[in-house]
Amino acid sequence: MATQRTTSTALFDRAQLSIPGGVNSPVRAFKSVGGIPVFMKKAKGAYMYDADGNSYIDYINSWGPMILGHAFEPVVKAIQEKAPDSMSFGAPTELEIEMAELIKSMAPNVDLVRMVSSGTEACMSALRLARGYTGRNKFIKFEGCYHGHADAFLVKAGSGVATFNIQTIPGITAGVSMDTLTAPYNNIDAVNQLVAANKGEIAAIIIEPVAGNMGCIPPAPGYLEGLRAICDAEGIVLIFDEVMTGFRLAAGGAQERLGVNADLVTYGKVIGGGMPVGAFGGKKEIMQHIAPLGNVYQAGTLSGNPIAMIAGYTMLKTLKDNPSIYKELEDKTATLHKGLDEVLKNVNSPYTINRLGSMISVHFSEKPVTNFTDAAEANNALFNQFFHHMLNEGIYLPPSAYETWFISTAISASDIDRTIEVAGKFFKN
Ligand code: HOZ
Repeated sequence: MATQRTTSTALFDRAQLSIPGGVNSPVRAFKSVGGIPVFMKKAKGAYMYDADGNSYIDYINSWGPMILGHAFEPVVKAIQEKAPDSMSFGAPTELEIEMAELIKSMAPNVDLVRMVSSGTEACMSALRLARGYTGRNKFIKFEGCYHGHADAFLVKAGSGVATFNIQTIPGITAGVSMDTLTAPYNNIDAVNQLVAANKGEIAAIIIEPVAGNMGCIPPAPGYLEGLRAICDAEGIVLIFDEVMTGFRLAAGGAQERLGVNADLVTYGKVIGGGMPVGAFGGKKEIMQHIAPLGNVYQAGTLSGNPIAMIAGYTMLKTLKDNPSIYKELEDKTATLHKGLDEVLKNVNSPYTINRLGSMISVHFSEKPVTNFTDAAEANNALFNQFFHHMLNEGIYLPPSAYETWFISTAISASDIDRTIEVAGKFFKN
């Protein structure tokens, strides 16, 4: 019998009367997988609990940041201790310096770092900076990569744009999109061609070094190095969008894990430990063009917010001081990968599992999934069935084949065993 979610159903009905589509971010509306979104009430460790009292093993982890599980006690305690000192000053604090110093000590190539309040802000600010620094307008992004919802990035974007197959977005002017050049992920020749056709006009190449918004798609060997070489040769700023990978794939994020240096790096929710935070940072030569040092303007009243800073600082410090966390994440995700690989053979349909570190996703595809076209050509209707099969058994996956799954250290061996066992009971209808 399907899990009862009568309270969620009632809440969704009510939400739609006052919130567009009943949700504050499109993917979570379940529109592509079908059914009623699950309204959550609380979460602890690896588990989320919905408004009906059902529990779920969580494979979203707030879309990445809950690396140590939900309501990680040192973070909760740090927030509780800090809150009485004020929720926001709109003035500098020592804590912001400590946060910047901590980020610099963990992430390669970050001489200066500016805090913002979301990954969207981080990416749009980094792009503006790259344009201001180079004096060029155009930039290259990759089909299926998602860099937040600033106008210029929504061309051939992943995540919700891909999930809902939105081809053109009303409200975005042709003028804005004209400077966005796109290439397929993992295809260095396509980038070379764009660069040759737009010689001296490209300010930046922005990429998710491990894509997570078209499912998980790791970079092909040599691909990021190829982009690095193109940027060096052409004076283009290489921006790594590490909103998902930062501090997750390694203490130094994808730069460290994959051994490729970026000029600018953007971070998001991970550095707030789940609070609304982002940051962009990079080499001093570029970052010194940001106001008030330079004239590339960027600002934010809540930037460096003390509650967000203490939450993020506490989590990042835990990651820095306990390098074994990365082995634990790797081992747990590898166990899940192996187990799923064994049981999904029972499904009467081809599949492929992509993984790097603790980012993993299943595509019901008969060929390897290395770019957005491959992800779109997979049997995503079957993924939707799989999603509901898992949800009904208390396993909470992202409600879209175009999203990566994230593993936390809080998940136990028995949670993983249970996930594999449930997946093994999935049969194509
Ligand atoms: N853009 C997010 C996933 N890549 C979705 C965020 C959400 O719905 O909360």
